[in-house]
Amino acid sequence: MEIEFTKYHGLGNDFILIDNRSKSAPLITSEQAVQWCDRNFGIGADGVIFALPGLEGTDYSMRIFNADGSEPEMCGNGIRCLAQFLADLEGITGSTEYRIHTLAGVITPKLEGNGKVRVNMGMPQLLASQIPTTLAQADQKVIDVPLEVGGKSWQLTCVSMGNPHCITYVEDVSAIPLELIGPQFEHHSVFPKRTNTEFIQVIRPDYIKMRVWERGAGATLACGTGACASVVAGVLTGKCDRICTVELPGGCLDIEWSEIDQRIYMTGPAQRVFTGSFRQG
Ligand code: ZDP
Repeated sequence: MEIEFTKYHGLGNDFILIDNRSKSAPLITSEQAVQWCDRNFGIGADGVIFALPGLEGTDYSMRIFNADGSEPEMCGNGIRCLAQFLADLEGITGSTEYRIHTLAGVITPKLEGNGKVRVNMGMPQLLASQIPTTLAQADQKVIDVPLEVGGKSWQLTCVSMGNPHCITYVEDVSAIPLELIGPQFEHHSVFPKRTNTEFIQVIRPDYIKMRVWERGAGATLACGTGACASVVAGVLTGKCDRICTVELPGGCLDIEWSEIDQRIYMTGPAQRVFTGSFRQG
């Protein structure tokens, strides 16, 4: 059977999008997603995203498999790509907004009509039980807490954007041996659902540089939820402004933690790359 797909990327964080609007179950399994994401034996991507029928009064639902087949609750760059994919399917070129059901609640991406998508990412969750992590008691926040990883002590701040993140500040992000240290954070026993890890170099309070090791996907070129979580962590530790640009290996995202509604707003691009079909089985 041939299944149609379209490749999109948000700052080089790339996804295979599947038009799954006529069925509530994903058209491919998580095992097939692993094969599709393989950069040598498949199409190549950081994840597979399904545009599913809406649930609970929303326009559509999103589900995503990471490249390793695990299913995250949310995906910031992915939801911008999903919004652009839906607009492309519906032939919409102007500005439009969608209400998307995700495993992290209802998220509302808005296409601004200029190639950028602004997403209301909701409120960050900060309690240890919500991350989840055992780095503090269940009802406590994890702000600037030490953890030993790879024979070195790191100061960590933890934020959930629906999915788990731990953030640490470093002098020089380019000097971090991501491939070596990333997996040790991801699989550390203090993170029962594993974690995404962001290494941050503060250039100015309104401009930070980030490198990320993603749960289930490794060293990606960008991570939208990670950029949001990093600005929240920066505000909590007094290092960042509430309006901050995050520079990732793939480009910049504009993040705002609104003082008015306490929601996080992320603005960035989503680009279509190509369409194809994959012969399954
Ligand atoms: O939480 C996880 O397992 C992540 N790998 C999900 C993907 C996050 C993403 N990179 C983002 O931009 O938020 C898509």
